[in-house]
Amino acid sequence: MQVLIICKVIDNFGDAGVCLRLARAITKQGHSVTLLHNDTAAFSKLLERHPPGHLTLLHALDETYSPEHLPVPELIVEPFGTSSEQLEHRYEVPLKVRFPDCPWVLLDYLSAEAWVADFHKGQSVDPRSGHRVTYFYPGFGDRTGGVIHCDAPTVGCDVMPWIKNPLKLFVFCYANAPVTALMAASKASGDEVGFAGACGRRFELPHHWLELPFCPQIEFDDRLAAHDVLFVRGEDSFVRAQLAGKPFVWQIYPTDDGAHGLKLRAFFDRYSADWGTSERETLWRLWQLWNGLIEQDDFVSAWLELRPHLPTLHRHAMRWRETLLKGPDLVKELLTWRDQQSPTFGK
Ligand code: TRH
Repeated sequence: MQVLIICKVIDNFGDAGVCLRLARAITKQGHSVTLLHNDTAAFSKLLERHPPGHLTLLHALDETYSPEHLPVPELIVEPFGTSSEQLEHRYEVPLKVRFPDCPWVLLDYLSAEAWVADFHKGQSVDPRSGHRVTYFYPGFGDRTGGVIHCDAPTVGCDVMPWIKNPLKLFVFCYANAPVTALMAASKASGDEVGFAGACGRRFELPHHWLELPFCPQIEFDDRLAAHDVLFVRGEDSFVRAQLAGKPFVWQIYPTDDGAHGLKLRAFFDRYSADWGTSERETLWRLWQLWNGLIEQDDFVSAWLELRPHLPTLHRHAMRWRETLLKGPDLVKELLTWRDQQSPTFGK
């Protein structure tokens, strides 16, 4: 089957990262994918030297591109097409004219909020053109689109030797994260840090911090596996940390309306639902500090208080990984849905 993914990069690497991961996973199911995008720079950093076969990247704003040149798609996926910023890049409009009856999915951002299950697979029809779209909501739970885990890395089942010192922390964050506070905290605990960046904000790194060059996305899971505690952000690295089965701290993409705080709490409550009070409250305090949701009180003490809980948090993380792997896989959900469309679609 020919699949067309319409990727509009707003900023950072997640828009492109999610689209590339989705495209790669669909090609692994034996389909051909054309990935239409607007950001060569992002993809050139994410892609490995020899991209997978059956994956074609096309720059939608390149003068050589024309919808007429596209192979006729049997499924069109528009990740994040639901967000207002994405509407600045309307290069999907000619495709609605050219392929009016092709099953078209709008893939939303990942959320753990309860409302997602009620909206997943909802449809809407454009009153002017009659074009129909189906909404896919990634999420956590059977009534959602799930997350991409068909490409999950294998993970050693041994409980990490937490007695070792120093621990190795992985840090990939936004510019507003309290990075200097984490420098002090990791120094106090005698740990080492692999620093993968803070959205371009520059720091003078202490000796126990090592700058990690950006690696191709296919090496990213190994990068996480080489560390003990993962400070991740956004959407895709957040999911990969969960699939790594390791304790992690999530910095959610901050939004001006403050909705990110609700999304962070919704996930944390689901993730920590069956934990003991002590490890749950200690980790939540660190998550709030890392996201700037509470006054920057003593980050060092919050980190030192968390460290003894890490063996328990690692066991929780491994159990959560198993829960995810048993839950819906977004690629399988998409392809199964598509198979159910052909006889009735377009009526
Ligand atoms: O880069 P991000 O902050 O992207 C964000 C989120 O996607 C967010 O939901 C969206 O609203 C915003 O962009 C516009 O974080 P994320 O989602 O983790 O994407 C980073 C991608 O980069 C992910 O696919 C992992 C990949 N990556 C590498 O491949 N190599 C690396 O060395 C690093 C650090 C990341």
